[in-house]
Amino acid sequence: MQLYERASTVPTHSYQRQDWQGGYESLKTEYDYWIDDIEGQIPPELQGTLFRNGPGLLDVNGNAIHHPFDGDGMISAIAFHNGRAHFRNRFVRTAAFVEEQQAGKILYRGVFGTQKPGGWLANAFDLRLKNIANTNVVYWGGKLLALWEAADPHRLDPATLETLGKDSLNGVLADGEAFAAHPRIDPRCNQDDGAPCMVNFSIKPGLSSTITIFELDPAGNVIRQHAHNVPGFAFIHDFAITENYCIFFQNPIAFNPIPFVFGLRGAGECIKFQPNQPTRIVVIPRHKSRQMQILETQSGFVFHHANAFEQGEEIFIDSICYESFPEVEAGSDFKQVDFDALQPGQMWRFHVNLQQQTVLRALIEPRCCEFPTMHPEKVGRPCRYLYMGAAHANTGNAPLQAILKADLETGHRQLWSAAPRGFVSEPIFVERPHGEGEDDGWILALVYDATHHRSDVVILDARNFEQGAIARLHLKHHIPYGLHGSFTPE
Ligand code: 3ON
Ligand code: FE
Repeated sequence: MQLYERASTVPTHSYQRQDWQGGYESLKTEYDYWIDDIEGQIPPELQGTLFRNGPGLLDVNGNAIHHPFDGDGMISAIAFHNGRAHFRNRFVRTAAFVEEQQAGKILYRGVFGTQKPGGWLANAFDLRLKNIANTNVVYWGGKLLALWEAADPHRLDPATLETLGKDSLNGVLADGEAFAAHPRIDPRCNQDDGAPCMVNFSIKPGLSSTITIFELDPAGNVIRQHAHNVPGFAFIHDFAITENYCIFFQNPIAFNPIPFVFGLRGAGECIKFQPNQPTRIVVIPRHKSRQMQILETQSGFVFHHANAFEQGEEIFIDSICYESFPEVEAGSDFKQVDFDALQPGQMWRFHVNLQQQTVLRALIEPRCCEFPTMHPEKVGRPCRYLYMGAAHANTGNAPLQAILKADLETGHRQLWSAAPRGFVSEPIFVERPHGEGEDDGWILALVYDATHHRSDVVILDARNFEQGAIARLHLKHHIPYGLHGSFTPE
């Protein structure tokens, strides 16, 4: 009797947690080889390099870190050349990485709860930030930059991935000054006669917080920079741009630094979600002459935005929202997470009217999803197709095992799934040279394959997911689940 009852309430999963956990093992070796184990064919027109960043080490000499966001940044580069592909990975030699590897132990606290050995007494009053350079990697202005939102970028050699040192953006950033990990590239900037420009920001949190906007020309020079104060503490990971605005979601959180100061928790574990407070939408004009506006919408937590665009005095923003901030328990093991106990991230469309000061929102994708992406030419403009990592099942919360293509015009969806033993990372859209249409190109993604404990570089035809992958490039090893990356055509 009891067995029957249990069977009807236990949900069936498209994955096993133990399989998922395998993707959170450290990768300690740095490789350099031509990929020769390939299913299918690499399209010969696909030329350029896919750069990925993410935590490469989940332990320091056997001592586990507390949260993957605390892991040292490791860059992978997959270079496509005449139908062949070359793989290379290198750790970013941040000062703290080099010190800890030499010492063979954890010497710095992490924002997400990693502590030095020795209990709270050994950690109290150590308020230094370890710049781990683990969140994104972009090639802009002739420089390859590894980004981490709470400090300055590290510059790497794009061919060898050797760390060249920290980069001040030609003297603009002071030592240690923040530069976010989510730059957006405006493909045709209306202040620069249609030339592309890279827009990014920094947050200085406090009782009131400062948001600074940076715009860089194609040579890598900061050509516009302006700072704005917003009331309250701000933890803002990503933003969206339109032709004339930068849009930030200030999540409703309270920050109590006492447990951090006394060595009990990481700074990121001192964030408390405020379900009864609204989310604030901060709209900052990219032209200095116009005024910042702050609007309110329902409470929720946003890490990532897909895109935004303007229509007259209205702005539309597509964002992945959580019902609350997934707080990390100080004593818990992230690998033991109960996916079913958490709320999924879902895609919402926000409709902001700047004249009437109103915000409406609508759920546009109920499936659990993260890491939204799109055609680079559509950034800040209306776009028809979004691509994102997604759960295999259409309801509930689960690890990302599939890639979803959403047609926002017709509502049609296509899903490519790596379940039951595959786990996906952020997809990247690469346009086909001289392509026709917004989905004429490829989706590139790293997929962790638990069957072989290795990762594959998967290439999909963005127009047609349902025919299966065009190519699966089997690496000789796994790559720990990463965060963000970019593609640089040759
Ligand atoms: O103390 C303040 C609060 C705070 C949290 C100030 C601060 C600037 C020191 C700070 C630091 C924030 C940092 C360093 C944030 C870093 C975030 C990061 C490395 C990654 C975020 C990833 C987000 C998502 C949604 C990842 C999803 C991953 C999956 C679905 C699984 O693969
Ligand atoms: Fe991110």
